[in-house]
Amino acid sequence: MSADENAVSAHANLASEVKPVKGGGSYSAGSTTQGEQGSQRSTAEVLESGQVIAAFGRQYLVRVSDGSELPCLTRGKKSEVACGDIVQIKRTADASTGDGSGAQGVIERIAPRRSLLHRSDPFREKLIAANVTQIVVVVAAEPSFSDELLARCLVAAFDQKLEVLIVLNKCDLPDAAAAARKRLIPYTAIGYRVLELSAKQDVSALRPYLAGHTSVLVGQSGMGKSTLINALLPDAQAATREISTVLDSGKHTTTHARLYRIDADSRLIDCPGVQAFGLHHLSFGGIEQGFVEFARYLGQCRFHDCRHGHEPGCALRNAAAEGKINARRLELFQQIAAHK
Ligand SMILES: Nc1nc2c(ncn2[C@@H]2O[C@H](COP(=O)(O)OP(=O)(O)OP(=O)(O)O)[C@@H](O)[C@H]2O)c(=O)[nH]1
Ligand SMILES: [Mg+2]
Ligand SMILES: [Zn+2]
Repeated sequence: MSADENAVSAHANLASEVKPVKGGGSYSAGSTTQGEQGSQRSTAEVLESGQVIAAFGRQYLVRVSDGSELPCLTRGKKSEVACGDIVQIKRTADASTGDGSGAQGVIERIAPRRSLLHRSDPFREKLIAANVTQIVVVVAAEPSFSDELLARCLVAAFDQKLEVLIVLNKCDLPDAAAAARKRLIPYTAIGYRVLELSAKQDVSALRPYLAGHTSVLVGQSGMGKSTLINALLPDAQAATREISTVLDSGKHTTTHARLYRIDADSRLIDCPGVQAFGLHHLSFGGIEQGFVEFARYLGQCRFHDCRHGHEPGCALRNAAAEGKINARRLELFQQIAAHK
């Protein structure tokens, strides 16, 4: 059994508690063959487990337990499957080519997730990645990064109990790197790990941080996420090129999430760049907690329902005035809480 098969079968226990996909589980008359009708066949016979390694809108690529990669669809209208999901799939019969190259599957069930990274606004929710254990927020010396987006990623990471690593990329550009480094000081000061590197020169310093994790690279477009992946995994480059040819995007920019295998127990997910990271699904308290350095002041304000805006006796504002918390971080908190 290959390491990959091991990785899939390690989730076999999870697969026994999988939940059906909305709209799935009930086989329409059209898809039931004569032989199956009324036979009460157990689904265990026909379902295979696998992991979603690419998500293109409502189409997915699933790596099944035998190591092959199968294009799959969901039954429901809404896309509720994410890259990284452990799923149970049913092969559809129309492998028309005979050699199996036209094989397809339907995702019937999704296993309970260890984590789900997603963003949301009042109108919709966007799944980013499932079952990750670590978020690697990629910022770059150039173009200048948004510290609000960084703060939002960190709040989402706290909510999902993920390890965090901030990577400052493009450090081969010394002047721009110096400016970016300065903007990251508040983050190192509160305990976040910041790794400086240049994806174009040497990524070896990143490897130890990825070991044993399923990590997701998140950041604005152009920060160098895919360049990092390509430097870490020479095979990935081919896969990226292949898919952009298929989709005829003609651009380098990543259009869908993709999971890569680093070694037997480490995975890395590349994601499209994000411009906005809505946290509509989090409560005010969830956002407060995501600003980890605020913890010791929470509950210390004069008013128990203090929003840390203009209320008198606000412990957070007092702490900021005394330089105990970074004033920019408090400002970011207020912005994010006001426009989740
Ligand atoms: N100078 C320099 N340029 C880099 C480095 N890493 C990436 N770049 C360049 O930055 C640009 C964007 O890199 P990508 O890897 O496509 O960025 P991305 O974060 O994947 O972008 P999206 O897929 O749009 O989210 C490319 O032109 C890269 O060549 C680096 O370490 N140094
Ligand atoms: Mg990319
Ligand atoms: Zn307050």
